[in-house]
Amino acid sequence: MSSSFQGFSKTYLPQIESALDAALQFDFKDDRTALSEAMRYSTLNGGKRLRALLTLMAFEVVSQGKANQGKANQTTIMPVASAIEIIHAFSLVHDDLPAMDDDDLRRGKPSCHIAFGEDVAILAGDALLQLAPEYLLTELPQHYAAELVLKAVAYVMARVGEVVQGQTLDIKAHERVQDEAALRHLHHLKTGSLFQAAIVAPALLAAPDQVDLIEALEQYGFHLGLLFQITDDIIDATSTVEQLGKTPNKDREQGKATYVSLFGLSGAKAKAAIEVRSAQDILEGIAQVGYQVELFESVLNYIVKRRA
Ligand code: GRG
Repeated sequence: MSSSFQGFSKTYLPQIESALDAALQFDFKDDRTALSEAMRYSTLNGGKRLRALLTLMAFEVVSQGKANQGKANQTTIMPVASAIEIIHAFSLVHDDLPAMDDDDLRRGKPSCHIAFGEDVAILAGDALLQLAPEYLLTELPQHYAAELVLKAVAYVMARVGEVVQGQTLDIKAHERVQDEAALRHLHHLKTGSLFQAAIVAPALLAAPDQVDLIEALEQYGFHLGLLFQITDDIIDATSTVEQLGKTPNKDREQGKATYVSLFGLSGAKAKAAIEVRSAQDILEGIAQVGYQVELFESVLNYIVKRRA
């Protein structure tokens, strides 16, 4: 198995795409065609699949422990990877709505509400959010004990609740969020929480007794989420609509603080470097107790260098 993020992605992206396609097969015999089309349109539309990849990477890391004899059977964790991407897709559908970020473009294509109308987009989001826990609770018990499944699903859905809290802070951000602590809090909730769900859920299922490892992975997810958001702010301030696949500079237009507006471009890059170092410190601790963390090292590098 490749220890670089690029190699790992190349191996697993096709499997993630087909797992998502399988999770979004519907057999409606009534008028719900528009709903299922909108759900598929919004999920199977070319995202980077970073969260799903993080789930598979975390599983690879935690499966090195004795209990799993170093064997990661990725098919057992694919439902978590799919469910997290489905939740992420839902959050983007609702984020793009006129009442939220009001963006006509997503992943280089018309946003869900532009393609299907606002009413169907709201319902498609609702249905994606409902599908994710249903899928987890149906699929995971085939591979894991029920009590572990409940813990993992509760963890994921609690992080989803934090995303809602983060979004609530975000829509009022122009009024309240003007300093670094408030910005970190908002972005941890809005972006970092789902990263934590992606990384910690596999450990809750495959290494449930490794309490220190689980805590360390949660901390790693925290710094990774902030790093991702800082690089998002940098990319947003320096990219065209074509490069981005959505409208750039929206936050600035809406008077919201970003890492770039607070610290400038080079200041934001320095903040990103601080998150990288914090995440590396956590990884060092994980490596010291015998886990191989090269994949997680490599994803830090990918996030810092990414342009989309
Ligand atoms: C309950 C999950 C949930 C959400 C309800 C609408 C809403 C409340 C929250 C919006 C959260 C949001 C849009 C956060 C931004 C996260 C982010 C950085 C998105 C971009 O992620 P990428 O770059 O996107 O990984 P791709 O397209 O590659 O998947």
